[in-house]
Amino acid sequence: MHVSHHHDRSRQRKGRAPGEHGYVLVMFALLLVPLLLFVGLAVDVGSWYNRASEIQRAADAAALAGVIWLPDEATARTYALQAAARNGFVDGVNNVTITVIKVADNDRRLRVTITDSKVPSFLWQTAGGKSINLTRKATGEYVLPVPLGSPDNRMGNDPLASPAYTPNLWASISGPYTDKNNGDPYSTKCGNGSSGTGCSQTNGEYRNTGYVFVVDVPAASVGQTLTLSVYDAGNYPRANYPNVETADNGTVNTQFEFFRADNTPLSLADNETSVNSMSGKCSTGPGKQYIADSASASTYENKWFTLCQVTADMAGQWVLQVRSSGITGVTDAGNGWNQYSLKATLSGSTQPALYAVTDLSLFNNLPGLTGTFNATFYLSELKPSNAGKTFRVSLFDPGDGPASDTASTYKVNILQPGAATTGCTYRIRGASTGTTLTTCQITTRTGGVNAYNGLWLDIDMTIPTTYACTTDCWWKVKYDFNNITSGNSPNDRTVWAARVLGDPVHLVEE
Ligand SMILES: [Ca+2]
Ligand SMILES: [Ca+2]
Ligand SMILES: [Ca+2]
Ligand SMILES: [Ca+2]
Repeated sequence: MHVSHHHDRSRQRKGRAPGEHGYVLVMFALLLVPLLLFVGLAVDVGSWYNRASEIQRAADAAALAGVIWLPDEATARTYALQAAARNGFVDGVNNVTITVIKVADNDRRLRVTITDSKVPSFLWQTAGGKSINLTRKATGEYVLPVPLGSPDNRMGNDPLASPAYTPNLWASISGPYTDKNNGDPYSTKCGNGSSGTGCSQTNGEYRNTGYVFVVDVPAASVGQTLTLSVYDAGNYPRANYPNVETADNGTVNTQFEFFRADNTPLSLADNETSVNSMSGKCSTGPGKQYIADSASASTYENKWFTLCQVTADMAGQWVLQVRSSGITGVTDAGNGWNQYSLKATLSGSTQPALYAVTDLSLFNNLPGLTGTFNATFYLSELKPSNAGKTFRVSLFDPGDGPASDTASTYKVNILQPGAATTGCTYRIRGASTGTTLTTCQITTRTGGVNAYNGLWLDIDMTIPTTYACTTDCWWKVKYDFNNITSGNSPNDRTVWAARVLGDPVHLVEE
């Protein structure tokens, strides 16, 4: 009995009582509703997430495509809407609404908002066919390239001015077969101590687009006569480097081409087109001029040459491109450096600003000076809108001097407007660690050695959050020269580059 009783209980445990089948069914039915809700919710969350990503991508693309057209808000909107359409979103179609507006008080920010007011819901559809509303925003910002080298309507020495204008620098460009270590990292094909058409080392930084200058025509000056002139435009080698001479060297072919302002003032990358070229469109001057090495000295050498005189029919940035290679119909040639100066005038009382953008290729020349002295140059104009950002100044190959000079020391200082000092962190480009200074002063030459020969010196500065300037927003480069002995006056080919860090066109959080 005892055993059978046990047997009965074990059998009872394995089987089910008749009433339990109904209990499972009820429980299953009760659980099915939340289960379906969860499945529905999972499907919805997944599809909403995908849809929100699509909307965000379209808004991002639209903001980036449109912002370069500011401050022309209507055109910015047109291009933003086109970009949104390419990403599948058309304003007013399929319950999609797109708004494109310039951010208040900021000519360089464009905000795009895209709403899909009927994103379907699997879950709610089963419960009555509802949908949800999804909105995503993006704000594109354009960081303007900073003006370089001059706050004035001229760039470089003008020995013919009265009194002579001597900022102790010339604009400069090297021929393509020049050794990069001579100071021009962009126009040279030869690297690391080699030169000539068979140069053994290539320069990965070479570009055939030369250097770019801007002539900024104020809105109030539209209708006036604009004149752009070049001093000593061709290459005429000099025996020595006195300041009234240009220190041209070797052989260089040079082309100057002027381009009109265009409808995308925030982007200079698209100005250099045949449509915008002033070639053949100036009332005086060719607009575009190729000057083979040493050609037509009677026209160019130690003279101002009018590249273009024309009625300024448009405000904004007119662009001069100077190149020594990649010239149509001309085989690349030349080993040397051509120095020149630029001057732009308007017929009214206000003169246009003339400056380099992105980078400035120059030749510093301080003839006849001995002992200890300094020279200060305009570096870059930074408006207060850059407060809090990082300003990067890059100097290529600074610190060369006469080979006979082993006694001197050269130092470079970066100064804020009003000659205020700044801290900085500097390094040779590519070095993993930098050196931080509370007062930015860097030794570039000592014991007859250029510490940065053929190298980029990158200098980062944090622009103070309290940074403010009104009339003078120019940062400067001050060179300190110590113990310069007779016959060893400094002269140095360098390229300066300066920019506020961040992609020119980027998205910002708002
Ligand atoms: Ca443009
Ligand atoms: Ca020249
Ligand atoms: Ca050098
Ligand atoms: Ca140099």
